[in-house]
Amino acid sequence: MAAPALTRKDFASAQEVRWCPGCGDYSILAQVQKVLPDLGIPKENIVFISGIGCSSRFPYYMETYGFHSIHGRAPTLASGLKASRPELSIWVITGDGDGLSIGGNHLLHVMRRNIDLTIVLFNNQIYGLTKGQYSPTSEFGKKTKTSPLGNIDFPIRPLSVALAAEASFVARSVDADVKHMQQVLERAARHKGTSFVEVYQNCVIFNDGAFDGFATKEQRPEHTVQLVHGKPLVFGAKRDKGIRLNGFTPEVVTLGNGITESDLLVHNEALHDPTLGMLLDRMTHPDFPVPVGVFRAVERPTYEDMMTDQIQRAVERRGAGELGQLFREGDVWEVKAKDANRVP
Ligand SMILES: Cc1ncc(C[n+]2csc(CCOP(=O)(O)OP(=O)(O)O)c2C)c(N)n1
Ligand code: SF4
Repeated sequence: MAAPALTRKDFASAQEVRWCPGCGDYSILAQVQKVLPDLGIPKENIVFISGIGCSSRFPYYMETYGFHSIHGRAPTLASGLKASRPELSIWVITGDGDGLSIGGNHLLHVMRRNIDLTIVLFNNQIYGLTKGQYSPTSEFGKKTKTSPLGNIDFPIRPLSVALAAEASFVARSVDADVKHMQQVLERAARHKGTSFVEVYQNCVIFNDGAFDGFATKEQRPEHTVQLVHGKPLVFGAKRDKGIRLNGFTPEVVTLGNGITESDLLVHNEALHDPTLGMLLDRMTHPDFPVPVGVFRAVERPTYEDMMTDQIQRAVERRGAGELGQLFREGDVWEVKAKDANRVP
């Protein structure tokens, strides 16, 4: 008998959700819970792994397996788990501080290896859990508890980092646009290889309104541009603006007076060369609309497939091997008690 289809409720745990009322984390949680039933994966094959931060409380709220691990190390645990249990669907939940500060190094290596994980980075441009210190994505000049005279660090662009590390699926969404987030998350989860999704997430307590200039329902049409594979970059409430390339430099143009859609940059998420994605990521609000959607979706061999294949070929050639034997062979010697005390 076929198992009954799962619903969103099946993925909600009995834990009391401990985020501040109005936090953008609720929306991300709800969209993930909504998307999971459509993927048709049994609950016992799904794992959420997080680091430390408000966002990293996520696994408690999912009725799946999960680890709330240590600061910045979710990609590390997830890598090990995926290598040993490739059949699992593994999600990494991280924040801009957790993923890009203490965990930056770990994030880089998981992406370059193309381990089949879905990484969701909640970007609120602040440290929420530790009460409002600036993070690697906080804007230049931002006054926070740890930058009272203004932040003099230049912010990291998370998607450019992901593209440079060759993550095979790279996308962005915003907490307030639930339909868009669902589509992006579903595509990310179905992608084989490392999927990296940045979600702009409002921290109502320590960085409220950070994305209001473009992320609210009212601002979105004029201040975001949806990336659609094969389509020109058109935006605006009247769909009368677009992005044109002037050499390697993008520029905003108004359609009409001789400028048509055929003059605009056409999005191509399937390019292996990450240059176009980076160019899009450099379009910064308010000079440009913020690009949302899938920047890159390409196929690359995954680490776990290559590892399994390599092990299989080695076993075929040399036999299954035995760990005890491995320890005893090669340049080995025995330290005897009397040798250990010997004065040279
Ligand atoms: C080794 C270590 N260093 C520092 C901390 C303190 N710490 C906890 S969460 C955090 C940053 C959280 O920020 P972010 O990842 O942006 O998550 P948010 O709370 O905003 O969701 C820091 C620095 C820690 N828990 N462990
Ligand atoms: S401090 Fe900010 S990020 Fe943390 S739960 Fe509250 S609103 Fe959300």
